[in-house]
Amino acid sequence: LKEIFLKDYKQPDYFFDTVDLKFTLSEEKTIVFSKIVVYPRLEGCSAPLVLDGIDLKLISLKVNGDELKVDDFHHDARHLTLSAPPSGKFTLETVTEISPQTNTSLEGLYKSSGNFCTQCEAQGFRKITFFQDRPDIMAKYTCRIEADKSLYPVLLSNGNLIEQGEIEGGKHFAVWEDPFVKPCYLFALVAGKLESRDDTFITRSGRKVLLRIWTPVEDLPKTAHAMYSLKAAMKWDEDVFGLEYDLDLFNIVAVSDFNMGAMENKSLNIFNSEVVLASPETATDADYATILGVIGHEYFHNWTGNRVTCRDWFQLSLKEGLTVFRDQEFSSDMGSRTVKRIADVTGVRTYQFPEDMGPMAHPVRPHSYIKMDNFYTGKCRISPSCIGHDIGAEVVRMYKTLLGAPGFRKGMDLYFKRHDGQAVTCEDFYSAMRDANDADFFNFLLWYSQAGTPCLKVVTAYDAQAKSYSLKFSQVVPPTPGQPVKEPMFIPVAVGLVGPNGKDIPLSSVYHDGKLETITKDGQPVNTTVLRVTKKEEEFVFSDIRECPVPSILRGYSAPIRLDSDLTDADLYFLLANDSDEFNRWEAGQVLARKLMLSLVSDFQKNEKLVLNPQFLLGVKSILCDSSLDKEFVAKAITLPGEGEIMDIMEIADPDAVHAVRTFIRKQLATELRDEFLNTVKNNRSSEQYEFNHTNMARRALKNIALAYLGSLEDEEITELALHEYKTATNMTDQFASLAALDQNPGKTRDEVLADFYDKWQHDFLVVNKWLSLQASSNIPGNIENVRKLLNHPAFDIRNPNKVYSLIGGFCGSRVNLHAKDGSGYKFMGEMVLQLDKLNPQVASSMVTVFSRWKRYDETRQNLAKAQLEMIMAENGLSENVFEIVSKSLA
Ligand code: HT7
Ligand code: ZN
Repeated sequence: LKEIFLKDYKQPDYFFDTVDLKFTLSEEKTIVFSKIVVYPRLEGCSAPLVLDGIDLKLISLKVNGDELKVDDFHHDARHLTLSAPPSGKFTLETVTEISPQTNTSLEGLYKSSGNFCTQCEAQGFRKITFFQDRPDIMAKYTCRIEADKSLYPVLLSNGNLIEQGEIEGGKHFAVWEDPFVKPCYLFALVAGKLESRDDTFITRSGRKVLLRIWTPVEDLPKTAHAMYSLKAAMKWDEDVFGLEYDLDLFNIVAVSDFNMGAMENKSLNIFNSEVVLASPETATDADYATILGVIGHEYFHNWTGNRVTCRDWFQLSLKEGLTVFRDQEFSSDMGSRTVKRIADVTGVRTYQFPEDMGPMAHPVRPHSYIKMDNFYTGKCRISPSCIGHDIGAEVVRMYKTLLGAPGFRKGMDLYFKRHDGQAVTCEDFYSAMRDANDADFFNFLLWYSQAGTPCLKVVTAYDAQAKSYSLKFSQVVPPTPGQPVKEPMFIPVAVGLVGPNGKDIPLSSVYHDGKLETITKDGQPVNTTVLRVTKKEEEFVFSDIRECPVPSILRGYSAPIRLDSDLTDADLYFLLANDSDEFNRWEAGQVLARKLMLSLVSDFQKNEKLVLNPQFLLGVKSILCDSSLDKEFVAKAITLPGEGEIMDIMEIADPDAVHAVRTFIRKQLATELRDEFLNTVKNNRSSEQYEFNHTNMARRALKNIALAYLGSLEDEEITELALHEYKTATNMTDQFASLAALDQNPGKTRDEVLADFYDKWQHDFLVVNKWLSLQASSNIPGNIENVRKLLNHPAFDIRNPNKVYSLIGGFCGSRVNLHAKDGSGYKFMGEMVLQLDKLNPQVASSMVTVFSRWKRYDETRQNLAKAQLEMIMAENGLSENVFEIVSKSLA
């Protein structure tokens, strides 16, 4: 198995000018005809032409119209090599046979619910035809599709439809032409029985764009929100970045078998139906929000990814980091900025930080890979609802933090001016940002090359006599595989000083590096300033601070780091109550909760009685009862950090202790604040009509978190209440929340309500996936048996990634059952990984990551997990995907 290195990147010897494809689709096999105009990069080039190709049967190979003799080429399992291609421009024609019907990997051309569809990113095009499957080969494509008309009435590819018609034998054809150059990973084809919801969007320059969302006919009513999201995204990109759509047609197709969330193929986005279909009765508020974000994300790729693409896969963050940042901003502008920021930062902490601590730790731009698919990181690896590359997005966000919105926009404009139609690198983006603003970014590029989460320590001091306030920073970047020693990073730290009256102290100068720097804006003092922390140790002193403030550090989470400050609990409670930066208000509560949980974990491990700190209880109560606060913010602020987050900051992760402590705190809060939670439920019930807007969603979020707390009490009155909420719910958000509240306690009611839910929704596979996931993630001891039973339930199908993510991925959500001391959880996951790897290596490798941090646990668990890793490693014919993760985990 070959490891590919960034340092080995070489420009290709040959480029492709045009690519004409013809697909004849049929029930047994598909024939792909390809005609490529090839030209050498340098005149007189005599290098061999190496084409990628996997699982392809070569039928014919012609150069300049002549069939090649066997001696003139070499064909093995991965490549087709022309040893001596003609000099200058030439045509290369291949005919290959492929078998989409038997393709369970869901990359290349495959079938989903009877329809043909493709997934080519990262390296799936080589499963369709012989090609230089790399993103720096950009060409213009045409695509002719021929298929049975009754089975596949709709034939789609990229660009514009230029011809269509009938062919004998009940067949028909369509020819698509894409006027823009693109890399092959953006190629797409769909053929099937689909209907579309149509709408139009008039761009700001007056272009009328036809928008079509394709699904099986019965799902069409569920595409209204996706269409709303698409139009909102198109408008937002024009308003915020001046970016207009560039064709007259934009297609979205929803398929039910898809490894990730969606794919941004030029003008033919293909989506996992989970992130397209929604109705109030079947989708939750979270689903609605995800759809908005993912539709936006894929649409935004049209400029950041498609018009300007990546030179090679190491530059993935160039398009993903930037596009995730853009979709985050879009969602913020459409809803609550603070709540979105909290959700995104929680994502970074839940998915990115753990990865940074494990064997798969890698910089934003990795130095090497075995299988590129493994570098699509973040939540996307276990669920279609997120696109990943969260840290890449944080890096892009830091440019904006440093430059301000107008400076960032100038940088974006220059980036497109310089690179439209090109395949470029992260440095090109960096240079555009720097040059457009004449900015000094010091060693900012380290964010791309150095792995690990920087830890920034802050020591604070107030000098009452000098009326100055000092922040002393020291940073450490922990060692990661292959990078034992690290350089200090350039960390933008947004800081405000909150005075004793709870108001921000206006700041006008800071002493740093022997100089007094002015930090006013348009001549006026500021409430927040961004400090440029660049050294291992460094001090900033604010002058003219007349009263001792409490510092609000890393406002808005201005850099993706771990902050370790010397703030006391009193300081944190003060910030929780007063900080004008809402993100840091939430963060203060989280730091307090983390400290409390860690200290209770230690009590639990010493077998001491657990007692809830009354001040924490009061803090939660005051937030819960503060009617001036945004309700969704309150819901977030009273949510405890996840079990994984606490385990990550322990020397030896102890899932049992963390689970016991989190459960204890939830129950204590529910007991002590029972009346407040009951009132919250009663006062925030939904009106009849479901609306996707912030006010309504916030009300539901608050009501449902209150219900979740109450549900932790094993108590008849609460069970009655939750059952009432379940029965009277008029939308899935409320119905599922009450089901989840009831799911916490084993027994007859739980069993009955779960059965009732399935009965009601068995016809709707997306709702059934929620049902699978809820049960699988249950912390009820020994739940593994139920999960094993569900493997044989008619609702489960191991070939469908969404079902695997729901059931098997869902099981990993229960830390206690996954890490059960008898090894039953690990054994189950080991078996599943091997089964999955034979069918779908991408899905298998996303599941095997549960083992990657096995060294973080106690010895018993280490041995059990290691045994599973070794068992997987010993398997014959392991995929590159799983091999890479398992071998790095065992190293
Ligand atoms: N750019 C898309 C990535 C993607 C993907 C990557 C590897 C294997 C399968 C995949 N499906 C989609 C998704 C995105 O950025 O939204
Ligand atoms: Zn993306």
